[in-house]
Amino acid sequence: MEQFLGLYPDASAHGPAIDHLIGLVHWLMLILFVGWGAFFILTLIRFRKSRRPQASYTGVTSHYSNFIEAGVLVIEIVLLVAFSIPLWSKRVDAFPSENEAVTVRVVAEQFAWNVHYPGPDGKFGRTSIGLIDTDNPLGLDRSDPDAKDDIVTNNNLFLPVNKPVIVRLTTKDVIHSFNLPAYRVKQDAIPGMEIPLWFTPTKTTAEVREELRRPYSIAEAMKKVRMVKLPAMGHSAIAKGWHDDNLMLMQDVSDSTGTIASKGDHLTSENVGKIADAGMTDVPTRPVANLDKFVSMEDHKDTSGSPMISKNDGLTEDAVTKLVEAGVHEISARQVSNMDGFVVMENYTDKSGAIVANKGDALAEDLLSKLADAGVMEVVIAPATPTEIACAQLCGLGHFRMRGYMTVESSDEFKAWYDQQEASLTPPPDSTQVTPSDSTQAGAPAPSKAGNKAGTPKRAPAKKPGK
Ligand SMILES: [Cu+2]
Repeated sequence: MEQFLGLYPDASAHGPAIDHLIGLVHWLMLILFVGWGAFFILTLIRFRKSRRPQASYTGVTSHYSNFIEAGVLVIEIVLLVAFSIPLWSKRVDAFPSENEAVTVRVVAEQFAWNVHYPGPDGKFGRTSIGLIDTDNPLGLDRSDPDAKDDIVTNNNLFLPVNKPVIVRLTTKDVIHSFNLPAYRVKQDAIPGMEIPLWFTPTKTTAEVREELRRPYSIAEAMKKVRMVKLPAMGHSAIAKGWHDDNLMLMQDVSDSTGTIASKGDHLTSENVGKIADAGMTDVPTRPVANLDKFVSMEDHKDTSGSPMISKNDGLTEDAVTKLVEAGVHEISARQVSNMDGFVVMENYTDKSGAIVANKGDALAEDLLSKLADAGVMEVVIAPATPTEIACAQLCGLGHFRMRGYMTVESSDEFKAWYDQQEASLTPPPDSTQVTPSDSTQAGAPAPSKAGNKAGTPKRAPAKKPGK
């Protein structure tokens, strides 16, 4: 049943138990669906109008339906008592000890995940609402001794494999939901509450990616190549009150005060009004192309030899304007593949043996064309970020931007990452001598640059003091 449901690869220790329960619930639902459906059709046939025009006022007298309903109830109780509750109690009660686990704080906000590691001392530093700013999204008080070695990352949760993880989850603003699909974790984040959860990753991100390998047909993508008609240059008579938002100005318009409308501006009623006020009655225009779903399959150079559009460039309005002005009427283009969230999973060479793509390369539009040119017609691909942090709560208009990345690595890789983050925090050894620039170090203002966006240290690693 689990295979049939097409569940996402499972990469945590408790995942199989959850998948098993999902499978059982689906079996029960399948049986109920078939049972109720059959009963419904049976009643339609048996009590059809032509067979029994008179309504029965006694109804059913046998107790079969009672037995069936009791049976369903018993199955549901078994599912709850024998499977769900034990599983749930293990998730919320049987926490590993902090010594054997990696503990992180995750603080959600609109629209990001902030991750807080305690550093080698194992203690989370003090945080304060008053210290929150763009460089310090957690409001971490670096003057607190416990906070000095704390690591903060944005939208990046790094974890070692095969070690229990305790996440202390909270949120700064609205309710979010911390969801790790590959690790079968989902927990609401509630403002004002710190909710702990735990799980043990049993597969690294790279291993999950390997499981998601699938073929992708370059030939199929290249079939979408076709000649695309470009809009034609024209003229529009300007009259107040008239407008056409689908037309685009093809030259700058200025009056004595300067430019009032620029090339590329649409002929909105506001712009038309301004142009009319400037005394213009006729302007060169073209229809808006709306070709941003296409990439060019050919190079075009202007008369001076500089490129107007190159192969694999998008057909932006700017590029279209240049082509239209140069008198190009149509161009060979293909629809964008939207495959840049995927990476190739093998090395690919052309016929001469030269490497076209390396394992791990993003399947961007230009790589797609390069592979096609090299005669590679099918590639093995996988998602670039198979272990994401999703927000399973519609938490605002920017909800779709709330994408975090989880990277599960071997314990050596994780330790190397942790040490590197730590090194970027520690001031150079000699800097403990009091120099003017260090005098603030023990004082109140926290070094605001300590927050690491996207897991990369903002501050350069400790340098030896030169002069
Ligand atoms: Cu959210």
